[in-house]
Amino acid sequence: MSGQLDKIYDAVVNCDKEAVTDFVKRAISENADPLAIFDSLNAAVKSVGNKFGKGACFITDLVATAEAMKAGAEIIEPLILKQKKSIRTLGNVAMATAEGDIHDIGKNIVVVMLTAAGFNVLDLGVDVPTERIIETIEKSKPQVAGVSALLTSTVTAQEKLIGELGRRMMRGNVKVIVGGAPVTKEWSNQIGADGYAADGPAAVNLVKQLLGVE
Ligand code: B1M
Repeated sequence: MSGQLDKIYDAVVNCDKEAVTDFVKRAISENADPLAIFDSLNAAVKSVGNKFGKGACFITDLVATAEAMKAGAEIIEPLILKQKKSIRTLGNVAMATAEGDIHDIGKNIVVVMLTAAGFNVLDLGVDVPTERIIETIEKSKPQVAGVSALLTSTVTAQEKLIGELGRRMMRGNVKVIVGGAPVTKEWSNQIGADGYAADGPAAVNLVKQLLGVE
């Protein structure tokens, strides 16, 4: 199976969307674990991100890589949802990518994994103003609000949300969780978030733990 997964990795690195689609479908037909496929997609997009960070490729390469990854992710997400463990709803979660930030691949997989685990997830999308998250908390009353941030310049939106909720005496109404590549446990503690998760499975465990559900 690792042959198919390696091909998926290479196809993403080569920004070859059609090959990604083809190899992902083939891996699925050979019963590959959707999460193993996701790991290959993830590793590939990160390797191109590292090259971009070193100035070794262009933003156009990053865009094409992200599109190739998304093509693969869109095939496996319904399969992850099919593994849904619970028929009852374990709780309500609102999830957003921070204001000023359009990265949504990681947020989307966290949404899919929480949904598959049995949570009802309201996905607010990308570049979501803090005010809109607060309105959602007031109106839809999720037990947990999650903010994903991929840029060092947008992690401040996580802090802003917690500060605004406190200022409006709403901090007790909702648990706030944070995540995204530049986010750490230390940052989460520093801004007074209720928790940090490094990836989808960790986000599922965190939300379960915060809501006391299994
Ligand atoms: Co961007 N980008 N990007 N980018 N991009 C990064 C983040 C960067 C690290 C690349 C680099 O320079 N090495 C860098 C940020 C540097 C910094 O801030 N210090 C960067 C930059 C600079 C930029 C632009 C500014 C580039 C430019 O325009 N000059 C621009 C910003 C646009 C904006 O947001 N305003 C930009 C644009 C883009 C694309 C549009 C091309 C594309 C995004 C496409 C999309 O999302 N639809 C893109 C991509 C693909 C990346 C990298 C390569 C990959 C991100 C990704 O999708 N990873 C990224 C490099 C990297 O992260 N190493 C990079 C895969 C995904 C599954 O992982 O998102 O980490 P991740 O999510 C994980 C965990 O973090 C966690 O679970 C997920 C699943 O495992 N998680 C959570 C995420 N959110 C969570 C929330 C939770 C819990 C867990 O609870 C709330």
